Amino acid sequence: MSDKPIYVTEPFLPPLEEFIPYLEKIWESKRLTNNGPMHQQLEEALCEYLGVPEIALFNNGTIALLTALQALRITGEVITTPFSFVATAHALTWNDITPVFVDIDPNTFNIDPNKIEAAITPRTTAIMPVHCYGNPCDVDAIQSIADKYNLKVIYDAAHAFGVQDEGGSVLRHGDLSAVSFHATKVFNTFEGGAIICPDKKTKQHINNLKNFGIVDEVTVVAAGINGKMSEVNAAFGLLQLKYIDKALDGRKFVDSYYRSTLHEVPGISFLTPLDLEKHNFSYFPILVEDEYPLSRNELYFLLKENNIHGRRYFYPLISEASTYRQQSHINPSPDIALRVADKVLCLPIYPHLSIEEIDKIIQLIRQPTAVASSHET
Ligand code: T4K
Repeated sequence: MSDKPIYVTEPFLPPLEEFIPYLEKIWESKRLTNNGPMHQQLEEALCEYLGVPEIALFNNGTIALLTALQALRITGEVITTPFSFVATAHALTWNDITPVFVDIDPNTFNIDPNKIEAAITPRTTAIMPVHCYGNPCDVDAIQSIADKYNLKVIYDAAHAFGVQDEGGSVLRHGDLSAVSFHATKVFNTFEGGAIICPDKKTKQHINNLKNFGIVDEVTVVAAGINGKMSEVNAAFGLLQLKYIDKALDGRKFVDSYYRSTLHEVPGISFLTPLDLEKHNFSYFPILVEDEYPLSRNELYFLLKENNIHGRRYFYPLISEASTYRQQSHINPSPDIALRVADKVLCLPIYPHLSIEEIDKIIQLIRQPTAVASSHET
């Protein structure tokens, strides 16, 4: 087997020649951005594929989150999880909102609804949970707390494209959900994102916000931003959509292979799959427990030395970043999240990861000491 690096993910890319006709259309129309035909087609196609009422496309998931908070006029404090990518809390900070970090459930790594109420203050206006690794949050428990305290719910659904519970897409939950189409995500448009909207009126408001607040040539209704997706990105999304089910099947295979082989390795554990209509297998996190012969970091570096580049998503916790530690006297890093962040390691997973590559990863995890000692000699 070649010794090419194996990264935590690799984007799925359709055959290049299939993209050329899309580019030719863009060249012909000279429409490059600002709600062009590819953009409109992708919004329609995604609504149909996901089974959601309305979608507003964005240039990335972070601007989608920022805009969702603006659209709902969220202020003050927002309850969120520290076990996520920094963009979750940064979207709040950029809106001058204080993130309040609540601990996670050790069985899902999502925000623990039982700990939300204790964090609510008179300044709390919303909850922003993350469907971490594509595993849906306890949406019913979160919604009932939101209803009781009159709070909005904005899901950071960056990882949750294509995930379905018994009622359909998980992206339908809450007041708004924001998803990411970044290169590292299961469905990518190079860079990109979207807000899933419950109705046309909300979508229109969000469309205005993502286009500088402009309604028409002489009317600006809000201090909006430039959050628009270009025609090239939208065209790529249309092509990607043709392959998405195949890509998800490929991921499912890798996930099952890891589960069936790694469950017998002492000291390695992983999340039990939730009972869902459809998973997206976007990440494969393992926990390196105390019984394992190496620490999480030792295993991470051992894999790296062997050209396998897993990632410690999400270590360090967002609340441990220097910019958030400034408020740690009132908002310390919660215990379970700290523990999980110290043990977690996301293994490579993507549709075209070969069996030989997966076997190499598994072999190293199974017999880390053999490899470590052979390195010493
Ligand atoms: N909320 C959550 C919960 C998120 O996880 C994210 C993003 C967001 C919000 C914000 O969404 P966006 O604004 O990004 O749409 C990556 C991604 O950049 C980021 O999108 C993602 N979450 C986060 C979890 O992971 P890094 O710094 O780990 O990316 P990077 O460049 O190290 O890539 C990881 C590996 O992927 C590389 O080792 C190789 C492979 N890769 C990467 C890129 C960019 C490729 O093969 N091709 C590529 O083009 O953050």
